Amino acid sequence: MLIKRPRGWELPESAATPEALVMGRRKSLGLAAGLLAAAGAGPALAQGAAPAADPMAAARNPRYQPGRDLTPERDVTTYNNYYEFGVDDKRIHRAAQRLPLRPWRLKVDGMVERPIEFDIDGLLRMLQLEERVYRLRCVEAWAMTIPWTGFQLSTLLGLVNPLASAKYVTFETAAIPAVMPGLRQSWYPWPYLEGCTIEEARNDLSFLAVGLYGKALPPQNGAPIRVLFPWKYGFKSGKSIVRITLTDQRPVCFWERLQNQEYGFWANVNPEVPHPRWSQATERVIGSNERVPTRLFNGYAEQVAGLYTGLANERLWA
Ligand SMILES: Nc1nc2c(c(=O)[nH]1)N[C@H]1C(S)=C(S)[C@@H](COP(=O)(O)O)O[C@H]1N2
Ligand SMILES: [Mo]
Repeated sequence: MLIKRPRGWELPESAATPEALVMGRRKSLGLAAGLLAAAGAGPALAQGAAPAADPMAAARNPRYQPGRDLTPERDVTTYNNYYEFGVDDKRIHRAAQRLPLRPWRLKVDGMVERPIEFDIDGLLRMLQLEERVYRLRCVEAWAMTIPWTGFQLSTLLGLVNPLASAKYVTFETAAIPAVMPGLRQSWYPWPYLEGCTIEEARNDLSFLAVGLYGKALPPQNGAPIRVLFPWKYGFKSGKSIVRITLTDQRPVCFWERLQNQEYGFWANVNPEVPHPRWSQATERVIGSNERVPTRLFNGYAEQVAGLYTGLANERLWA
């Protein structure tokens, strides 16, 4: 059963059109058909959806200026962190080539009006993609600057209509023992699960990436779809997502479960709050290897600082 609540599709077309996507009637007809196709309802229904020639050839959004040079593509795709495929940064890209990328289903469920299980290609045909250059800051004090192709997380939320009771969003990533040697390390709390508040998820910066450098995302960077919270340490940005769940319970995430003292739920970048074992004051820029100062919220304070007012008792920086 691919569509959990098929009755949703019997709604009049106007009611079924996701509010997040404001568009004319013709386009909304296409979108409704696209939603059905994306949910796996069959090729006959896909005709209204306009297949883009190359969805990854998306225009760069000029609103997001990283303020530093792009990291060379080669470094982005060969220096990785992806524990399911091992712990050696430089070898992960080879191991990850075994990840089967199709078919790929993305389930969005929990406290939503309309749970949907998307087929990734159907989803991509339906959405307008854009390119954004974001800074990425790993908690281990290295940094990159990457042109990602994708769409805002808020657009996806608009397709499922979260209930008012939903307070958190969790991201569960793929766990495929046959191709992921890391899963044999049973002390890790697989599957890799990360999460955020619904306000964070709705922030314009929260992004679902399906490409980088104008090409489909390589497996080692989280193909076919990964989330990005550029103002948080990189471990919050889960790769190869299979399920997004809206909930009223704050999740205990992968790294928090493993080592609560060092890695928390919020994990916002802050140069003044050291990790228990190292300073976060500077970061190593992958590619040039130069050390530069770390910036508060990784340079995105203007867009996100407002999310954290009234949370003084929370460990916002770990
Ligand atoms: N599923 C999964 N997602 C993950 C990780 C992981 O080990 N498994 N590592 C995280 C960490 S610690 C970082 S820094 C970023 C690295 O992303 P990149 O390899 O694309 O630079 O992915 C994050 N997402
Ligand atoms: Mo990281």
